[in-house]
Amino acid sequence: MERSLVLIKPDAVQRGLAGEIISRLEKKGLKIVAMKMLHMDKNLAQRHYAIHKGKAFFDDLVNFITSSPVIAIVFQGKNAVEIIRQMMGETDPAKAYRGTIRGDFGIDIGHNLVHGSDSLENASKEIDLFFSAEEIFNYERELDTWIY
Ligand code: DAT
Ligand code: MG
Repeated sequence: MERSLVLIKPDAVQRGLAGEIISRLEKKGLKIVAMKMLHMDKNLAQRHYAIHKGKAFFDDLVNFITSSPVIAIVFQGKNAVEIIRQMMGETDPAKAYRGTIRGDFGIDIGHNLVHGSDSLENASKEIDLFFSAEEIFNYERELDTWIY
């Protein structure tokens, strides 16, 4: 089963959309295996977004993600990485389809509510940045036999 790192970004926490976002992903059938609230510092933000270092929006991105607490979650499920990316919608909420999290709740690319890993390789790196092995739970859900 795949794992993906989701961040409920500061704008979503501030707007009271954390529950809605988590609920959508849970209802899809994805399983929460780790979760915490934290206020990201610049160091963690720069490491998480290292791939974007040097881009025009990098400083704004780091300032935004460190401006207020986030909720970090590891979701597990078959094809979790791709499914979460689809449910998030395009990076720019103005272009994201209705029915996606960004398409339904966002307007501005700098305030796009949610992060989801874009590949299995990046998911693994990102999960390691936010969670220790002991913070990630292995458990069975009875309902998984009705999802798979
Ligand atoms: P995603 O979050 O969809 O994976 P990304 O990895 O390309 O998108 O970029 C990371 C974040 O950086 C994105 O969620 C919002 C911000 N960002 C990306 N492109 C931007 C742009 N052109 N202007 C402002 N912010 C941008
Ligand atoms: Mg990305």
